[in-house]
Amino acid sequence: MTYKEKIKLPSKFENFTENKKMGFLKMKQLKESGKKVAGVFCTYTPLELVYAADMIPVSLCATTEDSIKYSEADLPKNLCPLIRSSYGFAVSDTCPYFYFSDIIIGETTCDGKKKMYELMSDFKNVHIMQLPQNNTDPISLKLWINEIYKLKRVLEENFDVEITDDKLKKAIKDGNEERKNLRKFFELGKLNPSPLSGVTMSSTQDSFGFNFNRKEKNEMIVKKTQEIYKIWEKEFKNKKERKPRILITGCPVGGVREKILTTIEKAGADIVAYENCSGVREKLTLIDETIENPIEAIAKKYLNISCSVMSPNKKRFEDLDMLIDEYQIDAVIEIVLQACHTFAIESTKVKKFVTEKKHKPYIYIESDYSMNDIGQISTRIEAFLEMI
Ligand code: BJ8
Repeated sequence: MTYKEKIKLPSKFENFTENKKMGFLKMKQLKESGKKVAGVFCTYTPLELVYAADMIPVSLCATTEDSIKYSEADLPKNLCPLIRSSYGFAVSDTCPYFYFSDIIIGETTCDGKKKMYELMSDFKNVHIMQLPQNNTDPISLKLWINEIYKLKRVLEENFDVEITDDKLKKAIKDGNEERKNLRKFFELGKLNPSPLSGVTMSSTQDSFGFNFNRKEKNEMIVKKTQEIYKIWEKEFKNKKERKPRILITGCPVGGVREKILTTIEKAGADIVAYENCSGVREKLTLIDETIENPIEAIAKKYLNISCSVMSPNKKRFEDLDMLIDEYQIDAVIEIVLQACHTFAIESTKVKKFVTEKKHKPYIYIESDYSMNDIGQISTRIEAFLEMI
């Protein structure tokens, strides 16, 4: 079985750029019908508040090198490409999703992002949530609950809506449903041999995000998961050939998909799991629907996300432990975007955990959105895979 023989999804799903374009048109229609849009950049954004305000959330995290040139007048060169690219689109007004956003919701995650929001607030309506950086201290939860109440007030005042407990509870239910469905989609990677290319898995998940009809999106995720499972049972289940099964951890990988992820699979390995924000990180824990106060339930869930901006970040290691076992991982590849200090520093612990506790091979790759280092990266990946 080769890389090319993996299940191909309809081009509508595979061509991310095409899907993005289709999304622009859908969003334009929604705006014309009076809908309000909240632009978001991070997994910590409590989307339930946005839905309960009858608004549409859209991810503005940029993944291309083209827009970086527009950021250069305001941002330093040695900054993470995700921030530079996202800010470049925003400041040059070349992203329709940013243009359509009535408000930007940001959080004080890494230094680069939080300072970028400050600059952005000079030309856009930006609300910044103060995210505590320790998620085990009880005082952090109190602070975060307060931040979520603040966001509720901001949305109510800006858009003349009332965010009731009932609306929040409905948004929690819908959000949990979506998380469960996406988790099942990612769990296709547990099948051995894996039926789906990791590159396709990652781009498909991004594409789901450009369908703004939640019901339709959920149906699409379920249908696609079932279709792929059936194909696996029929065509893949009894195949003997096995490739090294790779887990990707670290920063979001949308901007290095072609350069790094495709290279890994072309070199003969299967990416079967993503621990990062491009994968299951946020989907692993649901919002507790039994907690009476929906704001408290939302706060607890989001504060528990295992991003490296948290110190300490115990949950990331618990998740890695579980994912390495459940997805029968042979090796871990950590991808860190250039100048992302929190993930770069935490990688020391990740390497130790993977090699000493889980006894699996590990490689660290630092890169940006350019293609300049593709030769060097291919050589390192090929050498790494030969060792397995
Ligand atoms: S929850 S991973 S989406 S912050 S890569 S901008 S951390 S310097 S993207 Fe992230 Fe939220 Fe965390 Fe997820 Fe900064 Fe690092 Fe750049 Fe990053």
